[in-house]
Amino acid sequence: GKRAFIAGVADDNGYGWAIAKSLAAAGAEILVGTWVPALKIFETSLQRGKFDESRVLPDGSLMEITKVYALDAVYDTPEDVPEDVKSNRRYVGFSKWTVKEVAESVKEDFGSIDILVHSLANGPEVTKCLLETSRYGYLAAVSASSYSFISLLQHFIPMMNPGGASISLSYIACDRVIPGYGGGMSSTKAALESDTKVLAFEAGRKHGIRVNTISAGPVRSRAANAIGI
Ligand code: ZID
Repeated sequence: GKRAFIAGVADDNGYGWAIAKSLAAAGAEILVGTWVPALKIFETSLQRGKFDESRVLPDGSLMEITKVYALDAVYDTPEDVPEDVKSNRRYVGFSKWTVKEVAESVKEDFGSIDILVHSLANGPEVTKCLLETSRYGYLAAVSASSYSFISLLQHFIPMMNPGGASISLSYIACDRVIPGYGGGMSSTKAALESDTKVLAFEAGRKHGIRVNTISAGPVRSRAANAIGI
């Protein structure tokens, strides 16, 4: 069977969860990467059976998540993590959650994966229109929502089996003006879509790995709440 790592699952409402379920239903083993500040409540909810209803697969069995990894995809290596994040109470008690370290842990635990899913985005100023977005807000959005895909590929491709596939989730607001999708989020998807073409060329030629993105429709996820979907 195939093994999938899905980055960006912290509850049962979003795309990551739904993709995990489809992959599980198709027989894949599921590993997830969960944003550090959301990890405790996600694991507690999983253990207490809060998601059991939404874990039901078409054959009646429950989706098993083999392992949940703490992940913050805006940091590539421990050296990149600022002191105030390290000592933040939402991060203390967790370790090895930078992209490089998570990839190392997955390799140590499982050796290889076949499928990499990027289902994460964050834009601290998403409620501001682009014209009013700060440099900080814009760059933070691109770091979390676009570069994170490059970083994940960079660190996971070496353990991906040939013929492996990766995917991310985009949004049409990068092609057409959609008021409300602010804070530079429209820019993050423009970067993501352009990067997908370049990365597909590079990863395909060099490693036999596919890179794709899907322009998603509206889903009432936690992230979408922030933009009032
Ligand atoms: P979600 O909240 O389930 O997933 C986002 C995840 O990212 C959460 O679990 C966060 O904890 C996690 N995360 C945030 N920052 C970090 C970080 N630094 N490191 C690690 N994890 C982090 O929401 P979702 O399912 O909506 O989002 C998944 C992907 O789908 C994102 O790339 C979205 O941009 C994309 N997407 C979602 C929708 C939607 O409607 N939910 C649409 C298009 C694309 C969309 O916005 N009409 C209006 C809006 C839309 C479509 C149509």
